[in-house]
Amino acid sequence: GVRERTLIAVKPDGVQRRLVGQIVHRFEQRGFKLVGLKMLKASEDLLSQHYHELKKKDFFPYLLCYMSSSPLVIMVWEGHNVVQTSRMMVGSTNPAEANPGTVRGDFGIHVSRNVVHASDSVEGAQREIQLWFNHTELIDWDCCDHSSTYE
Ligand code: DAT
Ligand code: MG
Repeated sequence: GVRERTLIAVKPDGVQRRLVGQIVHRFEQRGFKLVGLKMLKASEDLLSQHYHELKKKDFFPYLLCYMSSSPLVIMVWEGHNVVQTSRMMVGSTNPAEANPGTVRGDFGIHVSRNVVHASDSVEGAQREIQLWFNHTELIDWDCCDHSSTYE
C-alpha cells in the first residue's frame, strides 16, 4: 500500500562527502514522502543490532567501527512499494557492480564505502525503523500532491 515505509541512511562517507542533499533530492523527486529524519553518531551496540545478520562476517568489526566513526543521516521514506524501489534506486551492495543512475553506481567505488543503507524487505524495514526511531519522531502528514502522484 501507499503507507509502506523504509529506512534509508546516509553513511559516514556520504555525509563527509556532502551528498546528503543529493540523496534526499532523489527520494523527493521520485515522489516518496519523508516521514522522519535525524542526524546522529551511532553506537556500535545499535549498529550490531542493525546489522545482526552479518555478525559472522569477517568484515563485521570493521563495518561497526566505520559506521560509528562519524555521523549518519537516517530517514524514513513512505510510499507505494518504497522498499523495493529504494533498493533499485540505491543499487548493488558493491558500487563496482551498481548501475549508473543508482546512488552507489553514481557516487561509489568500494563496497565498504557505499554511501547509503536501504532496508531490504518490508519486515526488515519495520524492524529497522523501530530500532532507529521513536514513534513520536515519525510524522503522519498529508502531502498536497498526493492525487498527482497516485490514482
Ligand atoms: P546492503 O547494504 O546492500 O543491504 P548487506 O546487507 O549485505 O548489503 O551488507 C551491509 C553492509 O556491509 C554493506 O552495505 C557494506 C558492508 N559489506 C557488505 N559486504 C561487504 C564486503 N564483502 N566487504 C566489506 N564490507 C561489506
Ligand atoms: Mg542489507
